[in-house]
Amino acid sequence: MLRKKEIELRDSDALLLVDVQKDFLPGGALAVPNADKILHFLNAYIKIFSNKGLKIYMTRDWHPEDHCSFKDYGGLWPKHCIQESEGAKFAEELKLPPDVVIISKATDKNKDAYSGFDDTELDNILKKDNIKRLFIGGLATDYCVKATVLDALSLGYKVFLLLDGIKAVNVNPQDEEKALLEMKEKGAIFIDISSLSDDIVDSRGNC
Ligand code: VGL
Ligand code: ZN
Repeated sequence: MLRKKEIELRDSDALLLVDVQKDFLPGGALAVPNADKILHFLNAYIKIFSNKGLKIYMTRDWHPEDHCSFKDYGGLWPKHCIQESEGAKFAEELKLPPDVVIISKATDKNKDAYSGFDDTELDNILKKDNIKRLFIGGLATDYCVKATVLDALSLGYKVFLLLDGIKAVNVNPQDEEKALLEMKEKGAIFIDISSLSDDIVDSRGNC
């Protein structure tokens, strides 16, 4: 774990926030336990990146109403993140600058896609923007964050995982631990807000 502002941000760095959508927050259709606890930290990361003029990308789960990942259609999950629905909106607490780049995924009713790179333009956009290192947080650690991190690593990006900016579903109790181990083994570097900022960021993410 890197601590105490050990990372100097560069122009080729970007923040990538995965699926920070209402349906994955407490009260949502597929609520991730304690997902609300990451929002203040994500705002602290957003502030650091936008103050430096660095790019911010956000993926969103963006399913048609009859998506194959829904239980009614043979999948695992309750209906969630239906295109244009309230639950598919980004968490209201996030303080997003106007120029964030949004990437919609899992839009094909016949195919689920956990990774933000799966059947999207994300890799092309990042290449065009000359991004080399990705700082990745969001929901959920054991599904879309993991899949996105592993794809980013195999595509050759350097990946920093924001440990205070992720939460797991834990369908099985060990899922979070396994996901973290797999991401670490494949080369993800674990950081928290103190790795980027000398300011004390309290448990509410204020700095
Ligand atoms: C996700 C389950 C189903 C995620 C998306 O964003 O991690 N998990 N769809
Ligand atoms: Zn989904």
